Amino acid sequence: MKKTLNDIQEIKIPKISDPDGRGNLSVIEKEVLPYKIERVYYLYDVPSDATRGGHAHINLQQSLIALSGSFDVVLDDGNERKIISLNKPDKALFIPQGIWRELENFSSGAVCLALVSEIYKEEDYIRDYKDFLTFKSR
Ligand code: T46
Repeated sequence: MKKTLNDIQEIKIPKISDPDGRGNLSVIEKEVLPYKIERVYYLYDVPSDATRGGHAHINLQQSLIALSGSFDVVLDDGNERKIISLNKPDKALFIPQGIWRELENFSSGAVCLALVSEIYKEEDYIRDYKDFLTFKSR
């Protein structure tokens, strides 16, 4: 079944606020995310005029978290587009396979954490938008 924008989820990560004013602690365990994490990477020092992403994945699922600062995620399922802004360390954006994504408008100091379902494989990437549309129409 081809994934659409309806399969994207904004997931609240459990937050433990310290009763003695020592700040917050968020934890991801068990079934917080709908897949097993196989890889973690993070984006940082991204210039405000730079775009990351600009591709889709064939099998890979991942969740993005703005650990610090903010950025926008443009999501496209081949039919429609939407933009979700991330700016909270206790919110994860789950992106299933088969969704085109572009990350832009990084604030100063923004850190994007990615929790990923697969090890890195270049063959899993669709980096050309026309190829993506062909993939979605099959
Ligand atoms: C995604 C967005 C949000 C590796 O060697 N290992 C890795 O785990 C990754 C993620 C990348 N790389 C290499 C591949 C390229 O030579 O690092 C270089 C930059 O990768 P890329 O151009 O794919 O980076 P982004 O920020 O455009 O895309 C990344 C992820 O690749 C992608 O899955 O959804 O962040």
